[in-house]
Amino acid sequence: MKHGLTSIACTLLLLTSGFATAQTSTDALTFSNPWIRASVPGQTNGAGYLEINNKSTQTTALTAANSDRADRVEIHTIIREDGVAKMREVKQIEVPATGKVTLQPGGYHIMFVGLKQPFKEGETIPVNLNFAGGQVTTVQFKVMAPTFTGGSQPMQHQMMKGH
Ligand SMILES: [Cu+2]
Repeated sequence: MKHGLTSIACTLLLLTSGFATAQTSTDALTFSNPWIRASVPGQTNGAGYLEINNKSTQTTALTAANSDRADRVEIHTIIREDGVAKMREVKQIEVPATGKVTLQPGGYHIMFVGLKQPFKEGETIPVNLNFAGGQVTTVQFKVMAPTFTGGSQPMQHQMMKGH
């Protein structure tokens, strides 16, 4: 039993290793695991996710995003209303001082509204992220299979603890 669990952990570590180099940094901010879910036929909108780490002692916020691939890009969260999950645009997502915020399925996401062409698995999409104070950073988002959920992220934390 114990051996079996170890094997599963190793497999997941291998799956996440593709992200190991997908990290860019600008000043105090670093960006991990930026990904966009591939479009399914007929889909006109898309969603992107990433983890934003803030090493500085100043709180900042993601205030806007833009990309050539969509008519407009919004910052969304998901709220529950009468048991139904609904997307809502937010003004910004706070990134706490010496902390992080994770955009992930079921919560905060970058919404691509009116795709000019579908997101194809394996593509890399540059997205400009605007932060409070005027900083703009281009982050390369990797397009993952429509079935991808980002569930490998907690495993990467384990990997980091191990080093
Ligand atoms: Cu949305």
